[in-house]
Amino acid sequence: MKLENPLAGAAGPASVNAELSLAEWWMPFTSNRAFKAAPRLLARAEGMYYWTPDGRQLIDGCAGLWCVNAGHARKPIVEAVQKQVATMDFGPAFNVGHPLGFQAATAIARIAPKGLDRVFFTNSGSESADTAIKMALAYWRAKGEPARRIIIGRERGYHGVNIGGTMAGGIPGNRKHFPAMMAGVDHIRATHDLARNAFSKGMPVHGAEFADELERLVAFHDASNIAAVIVEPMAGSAGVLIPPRGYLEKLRATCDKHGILLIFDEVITGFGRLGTPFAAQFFDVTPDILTCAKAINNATIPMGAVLAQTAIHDTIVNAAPEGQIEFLHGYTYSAHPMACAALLAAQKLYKDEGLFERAREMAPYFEQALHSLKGARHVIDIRNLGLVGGIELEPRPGAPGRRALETHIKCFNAEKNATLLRFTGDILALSPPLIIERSQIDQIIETIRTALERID
Ligand code: PXG
Repeated sequence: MKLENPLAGAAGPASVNAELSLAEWWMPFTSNRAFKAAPRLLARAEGMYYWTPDGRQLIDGCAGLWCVNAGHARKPIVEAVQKQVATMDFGPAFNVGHPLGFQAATAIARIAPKGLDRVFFTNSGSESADTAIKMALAYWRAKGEPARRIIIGRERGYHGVNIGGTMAGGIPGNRKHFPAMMAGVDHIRATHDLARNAFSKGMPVHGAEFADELERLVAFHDASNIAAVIVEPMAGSAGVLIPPRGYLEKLRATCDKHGILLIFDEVITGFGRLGTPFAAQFFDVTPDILTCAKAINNATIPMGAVLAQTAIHDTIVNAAPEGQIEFLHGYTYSAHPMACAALLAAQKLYKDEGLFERAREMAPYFEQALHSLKGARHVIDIRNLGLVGGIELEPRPGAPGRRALETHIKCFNAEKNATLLRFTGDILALSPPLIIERSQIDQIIETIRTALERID
């Protein structure tokens, strides 16, 4: 396809001006045929906005993919990365280190829930999930209970796309091609309960008892065979599923009772999404291992991390003979210097601008605006927590998922206040940058309302 370049002469490298062939890039989690028949392209981003190659402005309603929490192209982060690439582009982390890696780990440990002060760097949320699972298994082996190998996930859970995360995840479509890898896992049921909890504001009242399922699985498998439970404290990508009141406390208590490790996947909830550094602090439930990624460095350079309780780190490290590698795991790009430089700048920016507190203060306004869509066409539920919103649409008979897709496209192409949204199935998801203003919240809601009126 031929793309004009209306940004020619504009600042930044965002121009798209060549003949662009869409065939070769096999796009991730995308309907490649549908997309390539009607592409939606982004070329530039700043603050709360994206621009398409033909210069149309879109409000970013989902912080990229739940990750650009401070807004786009923020100057301190841009400058830190520019400086780092010219100073030391890459530095290995296997038996050689660099100060940035240590500074980055310290910066994360400083804001982490209590005790989670050992930080292992990865490059994505998927790698963080698999690292956490390997860490849990290594822990039990080091502790002399190697039979503890079963991982318990949750239906509708999402822990990325690597083998461990796919296996522990609970989205059927993501798992169905890989049955041979699925040994050694089991799942508790999802917390979603539309019949009792529709249009709840914040945490729903009903459903703490869904955590009792863990007792059933413990009785079934025996605790001596179970290594860990992994859940998202608030499930994002499967459609914004908010934990019922008391649910996470129950999971924690059952894990404690049976000596099972609790892993929180905070890839979406980490770094202010709920108004606290991590969801663990929002819910006041502390896991043994915590995974994160995305907003760790405002998504500027791919990066993730796994935070472990000191005792887990010490058990693994002290079990190895002196001088030997204790945890045979790591990535070429673990603690990549540019990712670390972006991390330090992003974390400083979050702090200097009080962005986590800002999210907390903006949450009630966001809640009220979101729930004003109750009664809008097709809407059967609205859910929210912090700066996360989910709008569930009644599926069109015989065409599940179409309404949300069409709403997404209508919002993208809207003449006024065009907005980038996420959707999964028939659920629209909102997770704006934490710098969002009230007026921009209003604009997004009106764009969605208009789009819903215009689709069948
Ligand atoms: N865990 C959770 C809880 C996630 O949400 C991952 C792991 C995997 O992270 P990586 O960095 O490997 O993609 C995620 C990713 C969406 C959406 O809009 C959500 C994710 C990714 C892409 C889109 O729902 N979450």
